[in-house]
Amino acid sequence: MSRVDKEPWWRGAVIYQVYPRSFADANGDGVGDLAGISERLPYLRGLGVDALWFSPWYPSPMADAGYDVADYRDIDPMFGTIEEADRLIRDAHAHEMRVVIDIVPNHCSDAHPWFREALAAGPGSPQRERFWFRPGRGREGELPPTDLGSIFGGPAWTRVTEPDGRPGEWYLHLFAAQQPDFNWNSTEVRAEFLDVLRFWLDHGVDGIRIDSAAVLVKDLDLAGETAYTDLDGVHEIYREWRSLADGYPGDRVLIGELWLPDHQRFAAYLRPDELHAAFNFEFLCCPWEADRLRAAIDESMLAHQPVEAPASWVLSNHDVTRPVSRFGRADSAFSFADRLRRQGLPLDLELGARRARAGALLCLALPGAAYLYQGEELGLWEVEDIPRPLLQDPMYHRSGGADPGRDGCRVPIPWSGVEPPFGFSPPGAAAAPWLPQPPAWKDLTVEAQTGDPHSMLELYRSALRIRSAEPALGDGTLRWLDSPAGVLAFVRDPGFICVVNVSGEAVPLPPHESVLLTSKPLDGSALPPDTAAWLRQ
Ligand code: TEU
Repeated sequence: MSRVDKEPWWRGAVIYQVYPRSFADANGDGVGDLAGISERLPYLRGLGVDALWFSPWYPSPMADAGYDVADYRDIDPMFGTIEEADRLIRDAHAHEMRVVIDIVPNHCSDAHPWFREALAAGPGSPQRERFWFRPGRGREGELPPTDLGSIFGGPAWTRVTEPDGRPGEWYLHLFAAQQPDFNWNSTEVRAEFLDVLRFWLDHGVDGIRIDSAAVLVKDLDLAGETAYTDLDGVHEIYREWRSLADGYPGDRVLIGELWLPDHQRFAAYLRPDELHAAFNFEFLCCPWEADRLRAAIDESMLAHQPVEAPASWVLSNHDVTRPVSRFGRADSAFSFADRLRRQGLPLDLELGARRARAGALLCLALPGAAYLYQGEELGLWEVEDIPRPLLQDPMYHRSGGADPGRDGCRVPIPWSGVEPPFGFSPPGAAAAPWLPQPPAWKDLTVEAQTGDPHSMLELYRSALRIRSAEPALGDGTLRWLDSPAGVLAFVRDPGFICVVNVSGEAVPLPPHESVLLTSKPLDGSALPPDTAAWLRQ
């Protein structure tokens, strides 16, 4: 029995994020699909991850790459069918991997039947109560109801044309205009999502990743982000969800996407009767600096302790700059606001890759669960030169092109061969990949890296193999060791040490019995800069 069989699996799991449109394209239309994922399950199992998290696969007009859901109980034809999803869930289980799906409860698509009905039913109708419709301000209602801005840029309100053809009410959308926000005061909305959860739990999924989990409840009398960020009423929703999940056999997990700087407010979502886990974005945003990393680790551990939830460690996802590029710049923190400013700055990909390798060993040695975004294991970089007409992200479009958007971390995966589509699409595919792949990725394909002991992929394979066999890793606690300035060194009991050299100089290793793995060869007996080592104490 492996370590993860002994505890609720999610407390120490490595969860791999599959972004379906960019993972593998079996039918040759240039967009990834479920059949493509199915074919690659042996790859994922071989990599050594415990679970797969699928970004949204539902029918969607794709105004926000599927985070605009038109039907929560089906699969977009671009990706496949519900039967294929069932088969994929079964096959993943047969390969001993759990399945987590992505639920988007804050908003739907403007193509969702409820929103269509709300438009048709007109002002004052019960159908409009499921959303946030309001009359405009100004003499003719020509001004938005409040000054609230969208997270994607521009106003958070869009005016509709009423059934009589006249300009009418406005509706709220925290994200793109094609993503109307649900009104979570509505009992129908609450009941609907409990039913959607039941639908997928009945289909055998092991967990739910909850999109934008902290913004469901609104108070439109409040100004700016306070109108929707982390309002107390949201906890009641997750208590209901938790009791539903607890009614299912097996360990079903609820994972919140919570971007909240306040540790206590964050941890409140992880109380024993609410969510099981949440992404640690403080760690994800942390620059490559020892003090900052250590503080983020300590604070995170401290925040999780009182609620007895495991911490989770994330280096990247489909919304943020790929670590190889982020760590390759002088200012290596991540923030949405600074992304534009950083994009033009000098970039050292070799340095970035070295740090990303060390960061991977750090991430996988910390107590709790770890998330791995597809392509991270290949050391892919952020593609910053996608021709502008090909960019799809509403963050780019709604900012009038000022924000580069998130397409650069969503470029299809290179699997094999020496030129695009690098095995992403089958030979003779009708269409090119939906975003172009850099020709230089010929050196980063799964095929090119397999068997190369210095490759990122083999580093991940080794690390995951050690992690799953190592009783000290996964859930638990850590103990810091005294270490030179700029060096993180900690013990995971029993008998495991992780050292990360974030300083600019080589440093001696702490006393140890043997070296299990290093992110870069040692310099004699010293640990080079930007290098991590796993040691047997
Ligand atoms: O992201 C949520 C998001 O954009 C956060 O960064 C946001 O700043 C925060 O929730 C505000 O408090 C998720 C998805 O990961 C992303 O891909 C989607 O575009 C977005 O939701 C809308 O569904």
